[in-house]
Amino acid sequence: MASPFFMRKIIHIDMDSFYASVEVRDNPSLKGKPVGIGSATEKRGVLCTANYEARKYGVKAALSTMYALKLCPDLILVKPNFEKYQEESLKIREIFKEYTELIEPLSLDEAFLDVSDCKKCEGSATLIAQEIRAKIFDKTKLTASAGIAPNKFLAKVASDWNKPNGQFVITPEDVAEFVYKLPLKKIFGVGKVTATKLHDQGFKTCGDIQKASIRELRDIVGSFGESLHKYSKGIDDREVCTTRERKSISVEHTFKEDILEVKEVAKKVEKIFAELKYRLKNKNVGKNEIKSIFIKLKFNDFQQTTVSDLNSSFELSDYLQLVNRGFKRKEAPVRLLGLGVQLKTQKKVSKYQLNFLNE
Ligand code: DCP
Ligand code: MG
Repeated sequence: MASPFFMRKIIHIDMDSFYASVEVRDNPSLKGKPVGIGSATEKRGVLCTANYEARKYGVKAALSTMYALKLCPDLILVKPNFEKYQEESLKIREIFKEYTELIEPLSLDEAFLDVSDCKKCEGSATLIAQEIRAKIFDKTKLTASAGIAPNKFLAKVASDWNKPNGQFVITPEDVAEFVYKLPLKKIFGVGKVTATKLHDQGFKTCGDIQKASIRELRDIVGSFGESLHKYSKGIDDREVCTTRERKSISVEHTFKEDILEVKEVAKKVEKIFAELKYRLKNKNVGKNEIKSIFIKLKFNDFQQTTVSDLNSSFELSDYLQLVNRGFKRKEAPVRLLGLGVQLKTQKKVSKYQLNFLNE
C-alpha cells in the first residue's frame, strides 16, 4: 500500500520559452521567427533563452551569443527586460493562489503547487492544471506547460514531457512503469558530471539504478546515493515548501580587510546594491512594496550601527548617503557592510541573508 506522501497531488508549472515568449507577444513582427534573448553588443554574452523556432537550430539558453549566431544566422536578438518578466510572473502567481496556498516558486517562470486539498475541478489535478494554463493564457497571452504527479520529482519531469503548451500526468499507478526507462539525466541533481560517472558504471536509466544497492551508489555519487535510489523508484517525499513571511531583505558583505575610508566603502556599495536588486527581483519584490531602506556598518571593534530612511527611493545614491551618515558616526575601519529594505506588508519571501567572506 502506498504511503500517504506518495498520494500527494503535485503540479509543476513551467512557462514556455518564458522571456522570449513575452518579447514575441509584445512585438508581433517577431512571430514565427527565431528569437534569442540576450544582448548583441556584449561580445562575450550568453543567451538567457530562445524561442522554439530558434531551438530548431540548436539555439538555447546559456549558449554564447556568438555561437548561437553561427548556428542560426537569422537569429533576432532581443535585450532582456526583467521588470516585464517579473510583472508577468506576479500575474501567474495570483492565478496559482486561486487553487492552493501551497506554492513553491522555483524561479520567475516555474512553481510547484500542492493541490491535494483543492476542491476545484472536482479535485482533479489534471483538470486544475488545464484550468490554470487556460487562465494564464487568458491573462497574459503566454503559454505554460504542466506536469501532474504524486511528487515533486515526477511533476517536474512531467512538465517537460509535452512542452511547449502541453501537460502530462503520471498517476500513482503509472509511476513504476514511467521511471523504469527514465534516463538518469532527467533526475534533478544529476548533472553532466554525475551522469557521466553513472554511465561509466553502466547505469543509464532509473531501472538500472533500482537494481543497484545504496552502498554501490554511494561509492559513485557520495551522499546523493540514497536520494538517487529513492528517485529511481519514483519516490520523493519532499514537501512543497511555501516561503516564509519576512519583513526585510538584506545582503551583507564581510571584507577580508577592514575598509578605512568612506570612499572605499562607496565602491562596495555599488556591488552590494546590484546584488540586492537582483535578489529583490528574484523574490518578486517590486519597488512599491519597499517601506524603507537601511544600511548596516560593523566597525573593526565589532560595534555596529544601522541607518535607515523612510522617505528615500530605492536608488544607489540613497544608499550612498546612508553609508556616509553611518561612517560619520564613528569614522573607524569598517569590517562589514549590509544593505537592505524593509517591506511594507509582510510579503512572503524565503529567508534571505547573505554573508560573503570572500571580499
Ligand atoms: N533563464 C536564464 N538563463 C538560463 C536559463 C533560464 O536567464 N541559463 C531565464 C530565461 C528563461 C527563464 O529563465 O526564459 C525560464 O527558464 P526555463 O529553463 O524555464 O526556460 P524557458 O522558459 O525559456 O524555456 P522552456 O520552454 O524550456 O521552459
Ligand atoms: Mg520555462
